[in-house]
Amino acid sequence: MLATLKADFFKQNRQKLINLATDQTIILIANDYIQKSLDQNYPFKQDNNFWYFCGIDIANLILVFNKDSQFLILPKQNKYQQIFDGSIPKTSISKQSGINEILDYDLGLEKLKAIISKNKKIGTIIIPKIKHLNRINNQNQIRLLRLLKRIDSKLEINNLGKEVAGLRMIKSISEIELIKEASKITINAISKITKEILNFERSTQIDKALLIDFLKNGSSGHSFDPIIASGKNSTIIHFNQTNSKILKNRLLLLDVGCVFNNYASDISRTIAVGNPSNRELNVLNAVKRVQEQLIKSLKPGLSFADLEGLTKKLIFEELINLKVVTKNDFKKVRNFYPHAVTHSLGLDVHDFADYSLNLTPNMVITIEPGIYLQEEGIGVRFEDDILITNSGAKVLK
Ligand SMILES: [Mn+2]
Repeated sequence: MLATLKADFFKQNRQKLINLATDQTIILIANDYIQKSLDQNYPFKQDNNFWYFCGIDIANLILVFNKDSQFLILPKQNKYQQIFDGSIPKTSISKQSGINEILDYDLGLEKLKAIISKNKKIGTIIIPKIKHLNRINNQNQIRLLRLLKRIDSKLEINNLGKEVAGLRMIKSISEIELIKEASKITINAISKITKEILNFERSTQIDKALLIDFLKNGSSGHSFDPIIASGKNSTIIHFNQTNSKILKNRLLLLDVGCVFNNYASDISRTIAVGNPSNRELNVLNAVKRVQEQLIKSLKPGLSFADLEGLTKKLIFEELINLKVVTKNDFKKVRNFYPHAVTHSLGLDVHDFADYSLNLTPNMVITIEPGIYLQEEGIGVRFEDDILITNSGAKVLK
């Protein structure tokens, strides 16, 4: 029987954060609904930082905890919302989160105001906007900061983002089991597809076949829009055009993952569809060798920067062998390998992380080297989900 995360896990997480911010009252806010059209919302997805500290999948809750008290504030619900959406089940929230006090909005806000009037030190999570990517600001922190400002404009607001990232990077035994199951389901689904790869004509067919297999095995679905890139499409790192053609006698790059009990996997395989050229197979084997060597090099204490440095060195050597670059061309590596070799993995596919920390036992990361030869239309990536252990690393599968 696989572990599901129970109240103890969330209690421990809250206690760990309290220990890192003993003088503060920590306030976190749940995600809101996002409108899809008129009276339709997108399926609700909880904010993972919020979930990590209480395990509740309900919109618009506010979680408050410090060394003296812990409570959840429910959103305001009018009588129509109660009739159409059902009233919010306090007992099950209490049982799942391990928090005894579940307060209606007005009462909860009174309690929060009373705490704030005695101690103006607040801890929350503020995530900076990623400037170079087309991502929006975190709406939750905007809502929370507005609410706090209305209560008291002179609060001392501390960003506990670094502390929370550090906690989330180190996985509990149960979390590791869940990620391992997600990885196993994904790897098995990909191998089934691989065996009958010549039957697929369009990427959508592969997407759906993977999804069906994920659901059959207890997953709730894809952990991100899968990348299914045939031939030259594989040189586009985040290729996401749906229903593209699967070419025969070329390589096919699959970068997919599933969600199992809220935890994500992220696996990449590059597979031969029929008989690709020797050149394509040489690039494929080069990346495989790099991935094997990288996994062997993993051990506690290694920095993420050194891991990236080693990746560039290994890829450079393979690029020389492939006659893509010459010995004096080291700075050209980024032209053929433009992404990062790793990221933390957990509730988020690219998990909330602090990459200034060194590798530590019970971190779960990906190792995903790639080589992309745009002019030749060849792109190869291999990716596995890896547990850092006391002595080295273990591939989760
Ligand atoms: Mn990845």
